[in-house]
Amino acid sequence: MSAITPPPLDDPLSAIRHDVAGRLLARRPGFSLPQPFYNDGRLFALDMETIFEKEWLFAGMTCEIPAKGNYLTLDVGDNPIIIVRGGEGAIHAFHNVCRHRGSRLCTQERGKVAKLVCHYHQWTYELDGRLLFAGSDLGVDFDFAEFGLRPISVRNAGGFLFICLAETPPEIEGFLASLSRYVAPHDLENTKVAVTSTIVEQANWKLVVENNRECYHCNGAHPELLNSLQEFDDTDDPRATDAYKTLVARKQADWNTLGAPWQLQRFGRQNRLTRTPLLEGRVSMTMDGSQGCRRLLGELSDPDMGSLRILHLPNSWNHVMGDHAVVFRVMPLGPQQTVVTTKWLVHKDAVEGVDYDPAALRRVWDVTNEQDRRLAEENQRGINSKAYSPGPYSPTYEFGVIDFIDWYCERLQESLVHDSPSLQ
Ligand code: 3BY
Ligand code: FES
Ligand code: FE
Repeated sequence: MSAITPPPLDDPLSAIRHDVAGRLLARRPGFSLPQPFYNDGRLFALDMETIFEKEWLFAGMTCEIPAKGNYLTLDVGDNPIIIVRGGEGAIHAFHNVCRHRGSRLCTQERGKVAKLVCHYHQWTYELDGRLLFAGSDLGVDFDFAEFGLRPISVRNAGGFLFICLAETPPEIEGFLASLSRYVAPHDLENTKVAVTSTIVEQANWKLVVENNRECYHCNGAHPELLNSLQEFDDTDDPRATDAYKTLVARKQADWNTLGAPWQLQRFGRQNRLTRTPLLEGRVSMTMDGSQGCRRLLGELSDPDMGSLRILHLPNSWNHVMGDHAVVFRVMPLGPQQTVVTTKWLVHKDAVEGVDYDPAALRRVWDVTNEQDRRLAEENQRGINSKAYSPGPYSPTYEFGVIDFIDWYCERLQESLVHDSPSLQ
């Protein structure tokens, strides 16, 4: 009997690939993107394929899976993923898809198990993904080794877990090595999640990220955040004042003494690390700028560590302070829908009600997230109008947005050329 190779299905995205390639060529640099980039369903599918299924993504924290058998799950578009702690501290990531008939395997957001057991017909997998048990009548030829869980790439850097769904993930080691060094004094591996917030924003994921990449809107929108956060990104911010630069120099000298890295480091446009001071006299992003947790992170003795800001495109920004850290994960749900998950981390031995009050700890970023949600949603509604056309980003106030959009367009362009050489 000769093998029959089925013809490939037509590429459903072929028309949009050609359309987007043309739009990228015609793009006005320094301007917001044309409407379909923010609201079209096929362009959203292309974003998922070329960005979210190819790039490294921030997934969660190691402190969420502290012991053997602890797992967490998340969805990258249509792809359910599981990250699990195996033996000897190993961390594994798999497609959360049973190899029997494809059911989603783990249905909870997190949990602890001895083995990974599919709830449908109880196929059972070891924590490292090997299939151990598969019913009784699959025949003597059934090869268990063929039906292990499909692994995906996962890396831990100082407690931050990154995953990549690509067969051959892009290089990220340089950034991860620096990230580990910068967060080391805060020992985020030995923290716990004090509070989690999940908000669904009716806006394209790029509008959510664009909004985060500038503080042009901070004065008008974020009075609570501006009670502790400096609106300048760093001393290379074109608006940085002399008073700010003097404060930065003083704080950097303190951090040198404490051995806490602060130097601005960029890894292309995708990743950025910098430790910057909060407003003078403020030590934490709380309503009055005082400590939100009495127990400091790691072995820190000084609460005033500023904010270690960690940017990872396409889906994360973070503030790591002396007393707590706030980590943010962005995941697209649809062309005009995005989920933003925020987690507040404190020392694992900090006692709720004694060292910290969760309601007080979360307040500033809860109100800030809500303010940003409204901004992103109103941005989306205006962009959906037939009156919308791309407008200019300010190089002085919106350089971070320019960087993000340039990075996105480059990634899209490279991916289009790679996947369809005729589009070169
Ligand atoms: O602090 C942040 O995460 C960013 C930086 C500027 C605006 N936004 C609030
Ligand atoms: Fe998982 Fe059947 S689909 S055991
Ligand atoms: Fe904001």
